[in-house]
Amino acid sequence: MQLVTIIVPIDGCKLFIIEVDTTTTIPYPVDSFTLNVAQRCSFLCNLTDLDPTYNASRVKSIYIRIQATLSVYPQDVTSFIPPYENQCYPYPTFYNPLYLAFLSLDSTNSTPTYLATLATPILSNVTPPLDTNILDARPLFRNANGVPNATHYLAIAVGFGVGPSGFGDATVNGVSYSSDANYMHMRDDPPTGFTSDLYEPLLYQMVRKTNQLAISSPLLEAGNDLPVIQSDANGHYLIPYLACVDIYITNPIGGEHPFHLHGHNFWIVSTSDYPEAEFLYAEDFMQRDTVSVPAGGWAKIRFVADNPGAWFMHCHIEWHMADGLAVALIVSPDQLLTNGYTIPQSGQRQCEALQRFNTTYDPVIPSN
Ligand SMILES: [Cu+2]
Repeated sequence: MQLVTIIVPIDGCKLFIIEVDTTTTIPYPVDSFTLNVAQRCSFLCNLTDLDPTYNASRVKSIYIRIQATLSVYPQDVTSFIPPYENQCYPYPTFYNPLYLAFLSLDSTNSTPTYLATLATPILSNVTPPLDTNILDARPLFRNANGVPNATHYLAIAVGFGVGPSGFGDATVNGVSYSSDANYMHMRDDPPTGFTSDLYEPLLYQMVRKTNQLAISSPLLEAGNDLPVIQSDANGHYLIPYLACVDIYITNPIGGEHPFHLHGHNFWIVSTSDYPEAEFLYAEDFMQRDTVSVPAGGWAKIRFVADNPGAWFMHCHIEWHMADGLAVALIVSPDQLLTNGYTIPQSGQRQCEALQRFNTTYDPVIPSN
């Protein structure tokens, strides 16, 4: 399970990245790579090119290191020893920020003979930014027509803090996304507009009240050349069919957030760690499905809204999402109908069953 950003090197090995988030890349060498929650990566390593130090000492296996970023831990974990066990390298203990595996160089499958604490090549020869999102990754297969120009714009401002109740409180453009099943039946169904409080997925609401969603079409706004995607102030953003949308995610407070979009892959245009990527790699941006938005920085992504439906876009750190760090992109209700989508009976029955269950076994008892 991956909880935080991790950095992965293998002692003495160059790693040739060949894939990120299912996009095949031109192989490129790194000493280590960074992954945020939900991101994936494949690599090759050629053991005949192992660093001579390891060959000279005739080691039979080497460490694969999975180093969590320390800044996300609430305490000094490097000297933290859980009360019920002793810290014991190289085997991982609870809350250990460095996890180790080993790669056997022969058939003996023996553990490394050198101490894990001695060889720590992590970060020694890697130049920031470490973000493999865009640093050197180039797509192996290029889009024949390049990357289309944006036709629309959407700004996503992340807010993060502690709410009045003492729990985490996350917002996007000032809205904390919510769909609280406990309280659904205590609210009336508004005649127009989306609600997250109904026993009905957003997708079904798109079909049932196609022309009553109470979200404006994109508008030209001061300071923007492109029409700006609008929302209903409840975290639902209406996107026209085949719009090519630049989403600019700003993250002024707190740590990194790995933003994941459902239903579409996006191009990573640039981030605050690497703003020149927009110009260096125009026509040739990498496609991923999760972008790591730097702490105190921003990321700019682009996607073509060619998949009608209601698509979640959210931070993939689960408790951040639970705190409301999410939006729903409502891609073309009209095209959804044109494509012939209808609400399946089985889905309808499932919603009704959930409603019956919750109203029968109501976990919410109003206080007097
Ligand atoms: Cu987050």
